[in-house]
Amino acid sequence: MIDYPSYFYETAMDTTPAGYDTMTTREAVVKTLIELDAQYVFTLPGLGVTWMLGEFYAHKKDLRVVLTRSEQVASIMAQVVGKLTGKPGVYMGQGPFASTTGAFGLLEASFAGSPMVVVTDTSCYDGFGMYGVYQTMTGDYGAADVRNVLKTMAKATWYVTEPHEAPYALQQAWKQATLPRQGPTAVVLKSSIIKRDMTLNARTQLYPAAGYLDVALPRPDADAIARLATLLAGAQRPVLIVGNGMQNPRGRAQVKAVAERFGLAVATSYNAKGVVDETSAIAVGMLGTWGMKSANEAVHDADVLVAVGASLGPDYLKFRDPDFIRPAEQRIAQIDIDPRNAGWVYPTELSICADGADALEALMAHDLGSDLRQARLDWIAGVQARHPVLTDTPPAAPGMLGNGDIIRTLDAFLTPDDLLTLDAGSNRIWATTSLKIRTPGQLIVPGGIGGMGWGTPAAAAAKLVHGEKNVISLTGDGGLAMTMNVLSTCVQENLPITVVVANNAGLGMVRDNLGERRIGVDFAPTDFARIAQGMGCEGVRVNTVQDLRQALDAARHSGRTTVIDVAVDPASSHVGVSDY
Ligand SMILES: Cc1ncc(C[n+]2csc(CCOP(=O)(O)OP(=O)(O)O)c2C)c(N)n1
Ligand SMILES: [Mg+2]
Repeated sequence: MIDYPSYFYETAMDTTPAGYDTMTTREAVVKTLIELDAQYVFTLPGLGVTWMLGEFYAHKKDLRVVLTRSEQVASIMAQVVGKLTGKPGVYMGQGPFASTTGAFGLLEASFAGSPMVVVTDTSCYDGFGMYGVYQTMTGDYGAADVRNVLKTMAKATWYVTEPHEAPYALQQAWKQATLPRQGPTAVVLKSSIIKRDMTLNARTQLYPAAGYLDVALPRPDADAIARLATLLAGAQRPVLIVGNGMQNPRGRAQVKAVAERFGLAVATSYNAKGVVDETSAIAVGMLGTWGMKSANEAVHDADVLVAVGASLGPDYLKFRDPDFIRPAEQRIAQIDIDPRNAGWVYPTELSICADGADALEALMAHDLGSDLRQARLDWIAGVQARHPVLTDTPPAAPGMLGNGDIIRTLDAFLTPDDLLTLDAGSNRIWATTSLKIRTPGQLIVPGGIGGMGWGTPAAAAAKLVHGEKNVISLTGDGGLAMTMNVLSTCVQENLPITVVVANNAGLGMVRDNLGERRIGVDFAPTDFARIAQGMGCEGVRVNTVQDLRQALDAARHSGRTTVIDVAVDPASSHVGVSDY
């Protein structure tokens, strides 16, 4: 028996069916979101969404509507709320824009597996849905098709053409966004029903969300865990390849516990960078071309590789370079909640379908080679010692900093009270290759599409979720220009963050790869400090490492959104720092 305190139950079970015609679609949408315990709705409204706003007003104590300046920023913020909390972030926008401008956050959520629910409409005008009136997204002749656009990115979509379908669609969308592998789902409301009342129909009774959401996931198979334990117990140089599935509090704790107890090396994917303290005795860092040489060496030299919550995707495993991971010589096992990921890219001798944290907890009941622990730790220490980071970063031109200077300054500045988001470009490659994260969970990255402009809205969302933290966005000038309107949202919503913009007046990463044939990569100079001031933020331009450090300190204590515009030498390249 479920405790049914819901308004739906009362409505559905009422002997007098009067309740049915007193609830409109928009009321049901808002009440269902509250029932689902959605805390924020990120939006830039239009048409059908505008018709729902009054209802959100009536419930503004229970559900915070965050107005952004673009659908792109709204969708990124919803995705990051999902990523950080494990519960769907809600993104609401008008059909044609929700599915285009706002596709950015949806795609990121899809590739990075972040739970997110999109609420949108067909943007059709009463009775004219089939005539392709401008903005219309019904999919009828002459119109575009919002549902089909969303289907290319969302795990599942629902098309709501009757009022009572709205709450059920939302409940299902919420559930499917949350089930592994998590991702975005979408509810498309036919605009014309948004203001309409529910009608009584005995076959469409409404039940509360609780009855749909409580799903027990499969536990790890005990025999398979025992086999994995045997495999690990005999390993001289075992490496855990840890992925996105472990980038949550319980996952991080389990990885640390098992690796420390048995001396297992922890190498991570990009999404899992910083899942354990990267300076600790078990950590070899992030894998791949844009990762750390120590991680790549450890995986190369390992005799046993166990992927945990990691797809073993080519992007962080050197695109299946035959001299890197060698299935004929190394023993490979994989644990993934999604059976489709097991043995996807690399063949494995053992694949376990389970949540990684559950599997590691079960493994802890076995002896994974205690007698070999010290020898394993000595091997890891040797790997670490061979690959120090931030040792000889190239000097920058006078009055400017190199990307390495920014990373060194952040390395000295970051404390457990800070969160750091990354964006795209050469500034990011410097961070992933050279910044060792000491506080697990501190680093928040765009691990899906890795699009420019993600990092600063991500920082704003991180501040919303973790108001107690000092949140820093490290971004390029190209990236910041794409979504800097979020600075205004930070002021409006009281989300003070620090933005460090590595301003090298161009698309550094692309420019670095062009050499002499330089075209399409240089921007006119932009003063982000003054732009920030114009949006009601603090803005400061820095030309030295000392000034950067000072500005970071000042921002931490100012309680205001601060943009630190760092003059970066355009010659400061990522080439050479990554592990090509
Ligand atoms: C939205 C988007 N468009 C294009 C790209 C391809 N891309 C990756 S990095 C990069 C350059 C980024 O420039 P900037 O943000 O200034 O960072 P920098 O490399 O200069 O540090 C480009 C164009 C991308 N990742 N995202
Ligand atoms: Mg740049």
